[in-house]
Amino acid sequence: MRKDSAGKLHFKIVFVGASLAGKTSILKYLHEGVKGLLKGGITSIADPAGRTVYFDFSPFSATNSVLFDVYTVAGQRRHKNQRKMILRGVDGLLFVADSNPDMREDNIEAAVELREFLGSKIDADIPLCIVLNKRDLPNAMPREDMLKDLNFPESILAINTIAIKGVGVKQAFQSVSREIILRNIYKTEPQKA
Ligand SMILES: Nc1nc2c(ncn2[C@@H]2O[C@H](COP(=O)(O)OP(=O)(O)OP(=O)(O)O)[C@@H](O)[C@H]2O)c(=O)[nH]1
Ligand SMILES: [Mg+2]
Repeated sequence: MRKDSAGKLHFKIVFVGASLAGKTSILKYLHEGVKGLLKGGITSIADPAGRTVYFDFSPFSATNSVLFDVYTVAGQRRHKNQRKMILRGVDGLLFVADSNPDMREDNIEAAVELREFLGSKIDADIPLCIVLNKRDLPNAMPREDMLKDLNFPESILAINTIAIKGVGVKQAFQSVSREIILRNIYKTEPQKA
């Protein structure tokens, strides 16, 4: 959380998860497809194939005095240092997992890395929503198997999404933004799913 020169509060929300899981697609849908979130532009630093090389960024307004600075990390293995940097000062996380069974190891690796970076702060200090994306795939992995693989605390909310159609996207974002406001502005205890 930071306060800008105009006195507005900024909370940092970061989408994490393996490369190709759908982080940028979700942010783009939120930016273009969701009404009622006042916002600025979207900044994407991507390679010609559309894979994020540093981050995406887009500001969203909650109220006149509260903003969410929303980032996606670059999921490819070689961008680990960038991910670590983007996660500095994070106030809320959305972990995007790919329902494609071929991506199973990548999902697990991304979850292990997140624990390496943030450890016990996950959920306790930094609210997390698990986003099970690409639920439209005919061979999508069972939800329970994915949650077992990711190995986050059982109490954490997990939402099914189809980023390319916007299904579940607003709900996932709102669960984290609401939790950030409750914890930081109203000072309530973490909510359990
Ligand atoms: N079928 C299907 N495809 C999806 C869905 N969400 C994203 N995709 C596709 O998955 C590919 C990767 O999506 P991105 O949003 O670029 O993935 P990313 O997580 O930002 O990847 P990095 O930037 O490399 O970390 C794109 O071709 C998307 O169109 C979904 O819900 N269903
Ligand atoms: Mg991306």
